[in-house]
Amino acid sequence: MQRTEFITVDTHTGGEPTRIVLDGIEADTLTGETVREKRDQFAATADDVRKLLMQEPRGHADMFGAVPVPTDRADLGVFFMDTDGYLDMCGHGLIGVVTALIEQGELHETPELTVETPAGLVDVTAEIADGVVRRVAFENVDSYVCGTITVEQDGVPVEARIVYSGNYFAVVDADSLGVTLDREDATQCIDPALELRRAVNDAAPEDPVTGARVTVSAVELTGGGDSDRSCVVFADGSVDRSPCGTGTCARLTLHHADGDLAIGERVEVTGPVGSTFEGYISETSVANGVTVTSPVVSGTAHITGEHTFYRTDDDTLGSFTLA
Ligand code: PYC
Repeated sequence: MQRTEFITVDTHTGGEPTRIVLDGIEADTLTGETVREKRDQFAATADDVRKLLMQEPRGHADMFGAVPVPTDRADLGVFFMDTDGYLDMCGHGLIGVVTALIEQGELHETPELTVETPAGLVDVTAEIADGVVRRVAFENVDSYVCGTITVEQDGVPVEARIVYSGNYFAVVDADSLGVTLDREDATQCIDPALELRRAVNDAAPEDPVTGARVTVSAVELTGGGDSDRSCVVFADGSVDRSPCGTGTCARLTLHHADGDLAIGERVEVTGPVGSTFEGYISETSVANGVTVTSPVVSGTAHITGEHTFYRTDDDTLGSFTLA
């Protein structure tokens, strides 16, 4: 019997998992100059490893993962994956990776570092006390509002605000989809959110900064008005248990664009299981006539365990999702 091993350290950030792959990935599946190129090479040549570690029976329907990779452009490179594919940026995942690598001694105990993600460079600050990472803040890539789209859902017009914050988000009021943001209703958000994402992507909005066609990865349901609650649905129906790092950046960017959030003003966002992230806009600039923000978001992660996963050639079941 032939056996391949994959070593991971797992974290949760406000309840949302990140399985961080420390060893077992073949170097020739991670070639390329940039982290985006390395991620694309991995996706083209080792997607079976993503499925093995994210999907059942070693993962589960809402598993999330990260792969740290070397880079000359920053202190650390990292790309993100889920049961369905890859995201360009992930806040909860970044907080988990930085926490785990510092606490495991894989990264020098440095409170300030730059991380290269497929979306670009992100500045990170860690609050460390007695070798324990208490909180991680990241200043995200440039974020901006792309526009508003109205789509029809069950014969009713629903307004979605499209925002880029490392990933493209459609932000909608939960009321307009007929769901609540109560913890016990979280899974009821999945189907309407996925339907909305399909409709928005069919409408093919354009990114006003890059001119590229927008593909929305995640739908952020908000409580409307002054509510601090949110629920983010992504991948093939995963509910982010945390308030979602890039989703919080999207929300801050929208509030700033609407004149409801001044630069430096702090807000707290609460996710479906009651965990919170804090955030603010540190500065703004203009690109192609569009106001671009630099959102800063912080949260806390904990290591949940370490794993050595096996892939053996006599185990022919493979990886699967039931959906
Ligand atoms: O925290 O940015 C985030 C995130 C995106 C998808 C899941 N979590």
